[in-house]
Amino acid sequence: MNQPAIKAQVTPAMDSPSYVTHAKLLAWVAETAQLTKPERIVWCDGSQEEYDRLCNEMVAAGTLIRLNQEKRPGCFLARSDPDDVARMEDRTFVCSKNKDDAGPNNNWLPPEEMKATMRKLYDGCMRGRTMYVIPFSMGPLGSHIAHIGVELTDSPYVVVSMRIMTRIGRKVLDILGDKGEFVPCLHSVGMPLAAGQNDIPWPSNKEHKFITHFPEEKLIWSFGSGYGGNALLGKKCFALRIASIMAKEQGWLAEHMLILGIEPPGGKKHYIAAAFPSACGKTNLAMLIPPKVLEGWKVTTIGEDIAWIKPGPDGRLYAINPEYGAFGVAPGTSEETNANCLAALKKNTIFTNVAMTDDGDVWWEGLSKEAPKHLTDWTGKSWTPDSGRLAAHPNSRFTVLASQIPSMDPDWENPAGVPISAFLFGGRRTTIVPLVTEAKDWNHGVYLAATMASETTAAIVGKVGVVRRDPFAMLPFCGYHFGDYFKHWLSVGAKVKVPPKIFAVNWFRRDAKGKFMWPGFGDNMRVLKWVVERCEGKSGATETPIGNMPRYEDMEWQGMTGFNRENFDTLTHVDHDAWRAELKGHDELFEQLKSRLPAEMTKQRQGLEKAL
Ligand code: SAT
Ligand code: MN
Repeated sequence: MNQPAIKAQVTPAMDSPSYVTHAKLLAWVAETAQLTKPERIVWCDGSQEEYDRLCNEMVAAGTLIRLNQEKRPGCFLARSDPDDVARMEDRTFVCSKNKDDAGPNNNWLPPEEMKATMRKLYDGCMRGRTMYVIPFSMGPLGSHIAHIGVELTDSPYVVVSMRIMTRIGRKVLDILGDKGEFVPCLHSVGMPLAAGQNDIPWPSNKEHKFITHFPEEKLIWSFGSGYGGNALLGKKCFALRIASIMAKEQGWLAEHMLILGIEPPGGKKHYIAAAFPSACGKTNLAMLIPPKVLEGWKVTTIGEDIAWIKPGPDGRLYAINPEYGAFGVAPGTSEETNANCLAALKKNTIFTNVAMTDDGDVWWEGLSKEAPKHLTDWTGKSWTPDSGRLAAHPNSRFTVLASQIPSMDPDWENPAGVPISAFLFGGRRTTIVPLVTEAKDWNHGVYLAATMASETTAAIVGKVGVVRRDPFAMLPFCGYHFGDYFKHWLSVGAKVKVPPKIFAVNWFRRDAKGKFMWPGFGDNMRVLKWVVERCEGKSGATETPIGNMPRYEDMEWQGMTGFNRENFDTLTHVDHDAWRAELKGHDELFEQLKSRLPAEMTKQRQGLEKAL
């Protein structure tokens, strides 16, 4: 068989630009190239020229479609392989030396076994392709809360996406110097090209997919998928799984949380961090536009998916958004649900798996009440409203620079972070869990967050709508044993002088007819207002067995039509029998985590049972 010409057989280190002086980085790149055998190596400088060149190349290759440049200047559409559309939790592994350290919340294999398997897959996997070296910073360049990673990938789609989602290029290497620490992230789509073999628009590996983390080495290896969190390794792999381990070791928090700012009329600004599982509206909440009656309240965005939080010198917790852009769910995003986001998507956006209109614009379910008469669906097929199938994939996404979002807070790139007044934890629960509950204290809040559950969404491959425990919305993202994670949260609360207040929320409760009982979106501002007022000691509440709740008169109801005191009572009702049954779910979780569950969790659970 004809071997392709492998130019990179020359020592890759020789090909590296002269400004790269980091010996460990050079050695790792050389070693990886020897294994994966790319045709060439490109060190990404992060420039606009580089971005434009890669986009042009991908348009020529059919990976990107240039959208109507009058309607969507600088925008592209990518259609993934129909089998490569979301994170795959069953292919995600945390390979700590000791199985117990990964916990029952992670898939595990011995690191050497996993490495042997993956080394075989990586051997020659970049033949015929370019290996890109992407130095990236999670967090503002040089912030003491930020950390650096380097991703090696054979996907130009990953390069351009990483340039939107993180700060990449030469400026990162300048900070890294010749000895700085970085997290090595290796990614391949897993489809080498033989000599003369034509590429396809969305290469991936149909047979083998692995998203793997090696905690002791702080190392990430991903193979076989080009989609989202499987491939943009700065996001879930680094900023959550590996960072959660670093955070435990170093005394900080890496969380699946949006961060927003709220400024009451004439009052002091507060920052709130809120955890929700994937595709439960974090992006919408982070960019919330208050209803008319609360127009005086200003809401600003720091981040919409991930928060890195460190104790500050004044005894408060300070948070940064480690990302530089948003990789958000498109369906459901509209002028009504998130006008800030729609404004951001007008230019320079990469859409993936949305539908395309006949004039080269984008569309997805929920963008307009009525669907266009004709579309090209996410798989490239002709579509009409009576096709009986979705036009956009339910996990279709937009990738957009945060700086394009009109609601970004002036301090969103402040290297010192912003002080957090409150944490919110919310799942997607059809029943039982009330609109909002305030924890009695930090440890009670940790219990509320630890026992939260949620229905699964299209963000993960598998069954949608299954209720599962998703502690802290971190089930797919905590890089170590949940028992140790709860212990870490308890210890952070004990250490900081001014711990934020903790609240549990549920926007998704439905009535007997299956209708949502709470309008959500802008009206969530009514809950946030109560939260802020509680932080300031200004608003009242009533004690219930599960925590403190607002009374009807504690919240602002003006301008809310079709919602009365009776609706409020149903929405905040604590059904003792249902809660006792819910406790069984808590027990099941704790049983799994038993070997490392802090005694405080069992104590909280007994307290709750007694109160019920
Ligand atoms: O695909 S991602 O993991 O980046 C998105 C998500 O699940 O929240
Ligand atoms: Mn997420």
